[in-house]
Amino acid sequence: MVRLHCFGQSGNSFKVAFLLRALEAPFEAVHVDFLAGVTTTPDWRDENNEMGEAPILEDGALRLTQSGAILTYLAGKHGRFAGATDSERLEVLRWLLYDNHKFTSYFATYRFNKSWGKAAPDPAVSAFLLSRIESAFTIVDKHLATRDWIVGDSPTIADFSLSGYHFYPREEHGIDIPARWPHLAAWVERLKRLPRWADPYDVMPGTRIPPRW
Ligand SMILES: N[C@@H](CCC(=O)N[C@@H](CS)C(=O)NCC(=O)O)C(=O)O
Repeated sequence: MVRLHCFGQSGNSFKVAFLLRALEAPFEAVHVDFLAGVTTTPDWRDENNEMGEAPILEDGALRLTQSGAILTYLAGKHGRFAGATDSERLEVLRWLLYDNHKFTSYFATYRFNKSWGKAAPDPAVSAFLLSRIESAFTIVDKHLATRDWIVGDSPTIADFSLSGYHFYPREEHGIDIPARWPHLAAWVERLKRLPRWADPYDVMPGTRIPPRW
């Protein structure tokens, strides 16, 4: 059975957990005590991931990090959700890169600062992150105005990747996404109807902590 190093608050980890569940591939969840700071320690980095990040996938001798690489590996291994043609697979890669650079990154940082930052978020930092979220969400919302899925006619790992942070409670980020980006919100609801979708806090370990700020 594969092992997924993850924690409840981690949307990057949920991208992988969500895919594994859709693939009906059982996995053992290994808790990463991120909020206690374990990923910042040299020992953890030496033993687990030099990049200091979750998720990590273990599959036999293979140890893989970066959700985009893990999703690509699992889609290839199981022959599902990779994209139907070479051209679709290239599109999937485009969206994985966009997600990691622009769509997930600013939103995840904004949510983390708001919910679990050690100090109240700096208003200037929050304003900057919100402007980047606004830009990325508007691009994806427009893309989804005329299609059900990010690439092609059925879900791919691009959908699993981009949606990873969109299944958490609104109170953790405080943004009214359905009001501002209705196509994005409708796509999230479509994804929740995929077989074996489950709430991130029900499938990944760790203590649920109410938003701090
Ligand atoms: N691009 C990476 C991002 C992973 C990431 O940022 N994970 C967070 C937890 S959700 C983390 O470990 N952050 C530590 C840090 O930024 O130093 C991926 O998709 O796997």
